[in-house]
Amino acid sequence: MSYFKNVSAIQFEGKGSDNPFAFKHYDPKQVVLGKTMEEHLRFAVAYWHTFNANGTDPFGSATMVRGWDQFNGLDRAKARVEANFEFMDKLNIPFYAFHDVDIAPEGETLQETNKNLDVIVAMLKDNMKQSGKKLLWNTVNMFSHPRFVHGAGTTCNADVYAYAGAQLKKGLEVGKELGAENYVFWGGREGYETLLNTDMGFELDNLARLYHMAIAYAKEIGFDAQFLIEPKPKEPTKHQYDFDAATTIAFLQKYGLKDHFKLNLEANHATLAGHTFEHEIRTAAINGMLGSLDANQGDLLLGWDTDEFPTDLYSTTLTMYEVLKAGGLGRGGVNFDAKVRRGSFEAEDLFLAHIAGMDSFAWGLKAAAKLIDENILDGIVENRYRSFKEGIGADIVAGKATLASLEQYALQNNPIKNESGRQERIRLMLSEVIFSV
Ligand code: XLS
Ligand code: NI
Ligand code: NI
Repeated sequence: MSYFKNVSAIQFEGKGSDNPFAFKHYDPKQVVLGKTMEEHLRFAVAYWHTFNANGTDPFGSATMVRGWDQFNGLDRAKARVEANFEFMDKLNIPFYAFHDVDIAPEGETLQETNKNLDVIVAMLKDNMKQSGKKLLWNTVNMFSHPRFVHGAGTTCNADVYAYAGAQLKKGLEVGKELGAENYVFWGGREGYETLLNTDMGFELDNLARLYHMAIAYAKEIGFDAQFLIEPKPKEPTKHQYDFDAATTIAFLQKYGLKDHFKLNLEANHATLAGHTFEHEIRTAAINGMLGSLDANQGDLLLGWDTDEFPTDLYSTTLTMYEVLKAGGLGRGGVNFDAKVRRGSFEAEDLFLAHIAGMDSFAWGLKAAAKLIDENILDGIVENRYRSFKEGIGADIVAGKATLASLEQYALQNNPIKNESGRQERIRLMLSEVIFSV
């Protein structure tokens, strides 16, 4: 059964095209800096936003018109699988990502839930085999069900912790079964509301224990996906423990977990933390922790995770610049953790939104490649730090300087001269590059 009858396969038609159902920038086979766009970008469809979201918000009911909603329970889950592969095929997207509860309905008991999962996982596996589509990552949702009201790995209730462990175990088995390239941990309820009732140190110790168990189990079953943690500063809890890249890296280091994880960074989470996306990517990259990207954008006028499709070219350009400079995404990819607005309720909007995101990233990739090719920013940065290339600067870098040698130098170096950083000029150069590709 077709769920997107009105849409045929989306083709690259180039900049001159006025067909909304075509790519203007994303040309999968176009080579950019030695790799095809497809290889650089590794796009993924987020199951939850595409096949589960129905447009409800705190003030209103569902708006989305979705063919699979004519079914219920397992039948609807099966319909979503069909829709997913039709969608990926028509959009030419190679990867997808899901939470356990996105693909199969939860049963009354853990046994029943796992049985539902087995049915759908078998169906996904078949479809993957036939289509060649791959799983960028899977994860388990340990935040929606009421049992997780006080957290999962950081709950105050050992029974809930045990349930979380069981759910995680199944998640790892599902990932292995489907050959997931990565496995994501986003600590939905791992955080707290008030210290008045919270043992923060204990909760973090327990979270680390759960991660150690996950590493051990993945090893035991031979699941070799890259583990990723996805930082977010707030929402749903007031203080999410994995606040941002830096906080998460410190946590991993403290608990001896750093070598087993990388980060899955999300644009809207970065802005909620008061950072740019590129700041988060750079922080990960300089620590060898860049794993994968959840591509979306927030609304800077609103203080929550609006998960909009990424269309801001400055952001996609600087994102891809960071990715290229870091040597690429490796096993990671660009997962559209983004949802169509409540008013964009037609099934076609799912295509238009993904095309917007894919073209914006392809455009950003081309601009970033030009920045690198023409040595535009590197040249500026290199020149800015040139005082560390010789004399006292070179001594500092070589580890030869002491406070006494610095003093000796400073005493005879008066007055000190600084130079302008020329930000405004550089920003205009960036605009020129973006609109030239
Ligand atoms: C929520 C997160 C979530 C993760 C996967 O804000 O972005 O969707 O990506 O659990
Ligand atoms: Ni995300
Ligand atoms: Ni998010």
